[in-house]
Amino acid sequence: MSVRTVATTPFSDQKPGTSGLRKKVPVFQKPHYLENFVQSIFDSIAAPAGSTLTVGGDGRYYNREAIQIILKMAAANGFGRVLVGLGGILSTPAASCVIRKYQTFGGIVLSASHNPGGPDGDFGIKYNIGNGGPAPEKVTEAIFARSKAINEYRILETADVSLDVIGESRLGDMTVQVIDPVADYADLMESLFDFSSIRGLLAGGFRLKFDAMHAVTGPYAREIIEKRLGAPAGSVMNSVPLPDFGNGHPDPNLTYAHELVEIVYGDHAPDFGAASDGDGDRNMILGKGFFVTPSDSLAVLAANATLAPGYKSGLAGIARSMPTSAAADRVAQALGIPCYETPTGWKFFGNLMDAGKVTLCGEESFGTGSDHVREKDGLWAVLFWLNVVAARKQSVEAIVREHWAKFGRNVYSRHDYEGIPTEAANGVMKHLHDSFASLTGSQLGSYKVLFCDDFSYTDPIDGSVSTGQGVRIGFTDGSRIVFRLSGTGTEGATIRIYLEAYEPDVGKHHLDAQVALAELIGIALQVSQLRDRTGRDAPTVIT
Ligand code: VG1
Ligand code: CO
Repeated sequence: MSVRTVATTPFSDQKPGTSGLRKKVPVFQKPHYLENFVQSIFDSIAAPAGSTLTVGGDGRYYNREAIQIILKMAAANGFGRVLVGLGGILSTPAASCVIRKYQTFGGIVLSASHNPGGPDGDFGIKYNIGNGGPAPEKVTEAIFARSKAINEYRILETADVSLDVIGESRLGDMTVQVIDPVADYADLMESLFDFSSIRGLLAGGFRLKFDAMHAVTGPYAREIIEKRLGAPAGSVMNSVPLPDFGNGHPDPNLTYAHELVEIVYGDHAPDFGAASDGDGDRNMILGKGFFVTPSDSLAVLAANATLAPGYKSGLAGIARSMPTSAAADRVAQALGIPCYETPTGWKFFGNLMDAGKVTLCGEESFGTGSDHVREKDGLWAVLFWLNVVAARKQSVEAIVREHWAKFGRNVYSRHDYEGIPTEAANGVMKHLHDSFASLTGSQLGSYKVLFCDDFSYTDPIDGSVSTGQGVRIGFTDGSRIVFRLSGTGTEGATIRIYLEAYEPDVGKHHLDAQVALAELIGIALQVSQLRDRTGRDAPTVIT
């Protein structure tokens, strides 16, 4: 068994996006492509010899092959031990849990999250630091810089390791420890939530349906929801992880989780519905015929946090990404705790959680989490909701409506225009920038523009500055429109338009968000010239 040093040349396109490096599978299969990026990680993080690494992925196509390459490269780069999930599987929050629990130096997570998988689908890789969270920008920038200069990588020449039996084996001087991917995570969930009261709720006839979307959360949900909480078999649907997610799009929203949505809006609907994404960090929460927006979900969980044992002493603070609605800000204000506004992407929450400044974090993109790990966590949010429902003995809809009656409703929607030619998308953003001066102070229908800017963030802990995080148009009544380009896609560009209006009047809380936001939607299209510039007349996905 010998270490081979392989000569290579840089690829110019290995810049990590919002959440790691994502490309089509055939790109990752190109000779040296994955190896270059992995070596760039190892060269940048400077782990001391003998360090332990965590490795796992969402089970998508190419997961196993990639893990074998990473293990052989870790051995050749001086790691002493790698913890890897059985079958190469670890959900993103479970990987974060393992990194923290076993204090490994860091972890490599293989996933393209909610993007489709399969031979022509997407693959992704990201590095998480020792706190269990996504690498901050200074680390991803160092990895990218290294990827542009790399001229060799190291890999052990040896046969593949078995990943299908729990236990240890040797790879050169390194130990490969295959671990149960579910146990540590399920134990952590049981330590945070009142499992006996959720068990009582389910035993009393409360019916739920969880859609794992043929992705990574299946085994986790079966263990927790069916085995530990006693929900009837079949409560977890699409629970076997498949390399191509059953040809689906494992994105838990009203468009892509339509199988679940039809059940929850149909006859004999269950009381509660939920879904998670490819790598298990996103969540969608539904009541009987009722959709909870992720922004509202964060606010409701914050307002009810002390009902869950893990949060009974209260919250230190809340953080939300900039495009997420300000519903959580109102709760923070009522609780007398700080609320932070960060750029899009979970990596910006890590410092705030490490410093003890925030307990709950959330994004409008179906991401909610807390300082129990350093990733957003799909099943955690589902269990939190079940805990709240069990304690309040009310339906999901009643809980949300009562919340709106107390705090007012931040009516919210996001419109995505996917697969747009990059030049046209850049043209829309440039046009918006060029319009800042003329828009400011102008009257658009019944709205008056208070400010326009491009969001930038200074991290309060380490002082790092992140600019260009999204164009904001704020109106005098607190409504706003935000435009951003996606940083996770692999085809063309995606423009996201985020729309928010505040409605204190309970008499209008029943209105559909698209109806309530109709005028703002029209203004967004007008000021961005989106239709003319992209030729599109409707969004691809509305959430
Ligand atoms: C999207 C979401 C963002 C989320 C990111 C990763 O990014 O908008 O809120 O953090 O996906 O989620 P973008 O740049 O495409 O808007 V996941 O579930 O991929 O880890
Ligand atoms: Co995800």
